[in-house]
Amino acid sequence: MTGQDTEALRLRAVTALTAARERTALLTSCVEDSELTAQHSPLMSPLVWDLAHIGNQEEQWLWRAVAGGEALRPEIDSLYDAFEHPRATRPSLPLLAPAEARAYAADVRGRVLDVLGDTRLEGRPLVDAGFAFGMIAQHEQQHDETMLITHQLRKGPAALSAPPPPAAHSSGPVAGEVLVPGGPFTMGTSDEPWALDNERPAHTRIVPAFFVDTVPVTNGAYQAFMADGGYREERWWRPEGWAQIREHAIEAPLFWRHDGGRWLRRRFGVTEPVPADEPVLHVSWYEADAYARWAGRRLPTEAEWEKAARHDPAAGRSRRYPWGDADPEPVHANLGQRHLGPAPAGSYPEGASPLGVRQLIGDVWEWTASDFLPYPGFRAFPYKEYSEVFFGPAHKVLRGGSFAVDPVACRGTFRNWDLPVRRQIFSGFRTARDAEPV
Ligand code: AVJ
Ligand code: FE
Repeated sequence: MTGQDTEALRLRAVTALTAARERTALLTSCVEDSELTAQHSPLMSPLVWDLAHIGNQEEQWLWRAVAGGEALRPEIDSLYDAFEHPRATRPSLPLLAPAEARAYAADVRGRVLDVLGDTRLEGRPLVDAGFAFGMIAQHEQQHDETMLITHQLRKGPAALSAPPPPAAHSSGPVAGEVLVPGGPFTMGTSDEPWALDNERPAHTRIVPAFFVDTVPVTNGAYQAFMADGGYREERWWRPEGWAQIREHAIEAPLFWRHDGGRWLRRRFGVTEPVPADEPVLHVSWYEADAYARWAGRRLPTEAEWEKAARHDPAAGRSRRYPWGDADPEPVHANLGQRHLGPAPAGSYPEGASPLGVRQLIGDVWEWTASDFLPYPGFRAFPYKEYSEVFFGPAHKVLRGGSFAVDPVACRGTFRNWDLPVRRQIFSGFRTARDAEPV
């Protein structure tokens, strides 16, 4: 590696870490300290837990593992171990108070920036191409999305604000679905420097021809399913999904409320009529699956989703993003909490895939039909609690990232997963169908 490459990597790492900390600071300074320690939902940690956990992960990986430093506060490690304490129990732990948590995370960061200046970013697997620094920037941004979910669950007036996404800018009519031709494509990656373990390695998948929705399913389309009695007809539902909607009397996406003949939704403290042209948000995998069945379609598999997003038929290769290999710019996708919701369906024509599929990246996480499983040749790296312990049929894969995801934690190969009952996450979906055999 040349000195210039090293400098570019260092700059990329500092920029990513700094951007994450600015986002964390915003999310934890826009409410009173008493709201940082409060439990806004048993589904979520108190915000002050995320704050110190971010610092603790950074300490463990960058200060201790990369730099060989001594534990700064060994007595707090177990408090911030996500596997030791379920989220619902975290408010009653002897957590660092907000001021202490901020000071701790800032202390770690100061040391880490020194480490970054002194570390050769090559050779050892953990630091090769600055991986550990990229991993920690992604970790903090993932918790920034988690904290935004906590903000959405929080009661009371708005604490956050952002401009609305630009109105869908038309580049002519958009077909309802796109044909993705059958054949092999390259799934996953072996050369994306900051790709996480579950995205690796690159491998060939044969995916038969299929049709996929050009845009995510909208609130308007979803309301047609609701109006047609979708939530009252068992035949559309997987048994576990039917049990969930019966038990909790679910009849609409989370945060929706019926009001004299129309649907309202609450978003970050603001209640307003549900806009028909926005991608539907806050649905479970079961709701997505039931809608697709009602529509005579199905959810795309994870491989279909990635082929739609990355396969370039003309070049016969997989791209980093639908629009090409360039990092995301605002013109490509709704990412990074620039806006506090998805943009209307059909937005971001410049972010379309070679075949014309839109909004694959950003706006809403898209449920896929697939269980979260390792790729052939998977190796846990650097720790098996990131991905490996979650592999199996309990978790479904989500792809593409939401408006709440930072570009550093989003790419055509990025894999997210969650339980199929989850609804508080920024989840939506698109549908697919088999192509008729020719
Ligand atoms: C990849 C979003 C499922 O939040 O549980 C954060 C990311 N892993 N800290 C999660 C993560 C460890 C993870 N998800
Ligand atoms: Fe974490």
